[in-house]
Amino acid sequence: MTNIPHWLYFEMVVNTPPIADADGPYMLDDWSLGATPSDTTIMLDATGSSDLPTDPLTYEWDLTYDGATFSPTAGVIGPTPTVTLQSLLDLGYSGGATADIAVRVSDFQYFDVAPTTLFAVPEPSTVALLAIGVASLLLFMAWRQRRGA
Ligand SMILES: [Ca+2]
Repeated sequence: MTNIPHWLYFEMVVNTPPIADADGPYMLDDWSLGATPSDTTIMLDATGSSDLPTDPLTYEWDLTYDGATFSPTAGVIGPTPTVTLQSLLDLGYSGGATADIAVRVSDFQYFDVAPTTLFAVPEPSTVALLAIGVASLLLFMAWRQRRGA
C-alpha cells in the first residue's frame, strides 16, 4: 500500500450531487365505500432517486410546493412516506385541485429538488349525493308517468 496522506485521499473522491426523482403524478380519492379521509392513504415514492458515490440520503417532501422555494412539510420524510387524504385537507387541499409537490434529496453536501403533482379528490359531499338522489327519483317518476303507469 502506498503512503497516500489521508487529506489527499479525500481530495480524490469527488462527491456528486444526488439526483431526485419524485415519481408521480399522484392521485388519490376516498370514493370507495366506507372510506374516510383519515383512512385513505397514498404512498409517495422517491426510490428512483440516485447518487454517486452512494451516500446516505435524506428525503424531505413539500406537499404545498410553490414551484420555487422548498419548505418541508412536517412529518413527511423518507423515501416512501404515506400521507392521508385528511392530512392533505388539513394543509388546505380542496377537492379536485391539482397541487404541486416536491421531494428534496440530500447527501452530506448537496441536494436536489424534483417536483411532481398530487391530485386529491375528496368524496362528494352528502348534500351533493342527496341532490343526485332526488334528481334520479324525479327522473324515474317522470319516466313512469310517460309510460302511463
Ligand atoms: Ca453524493
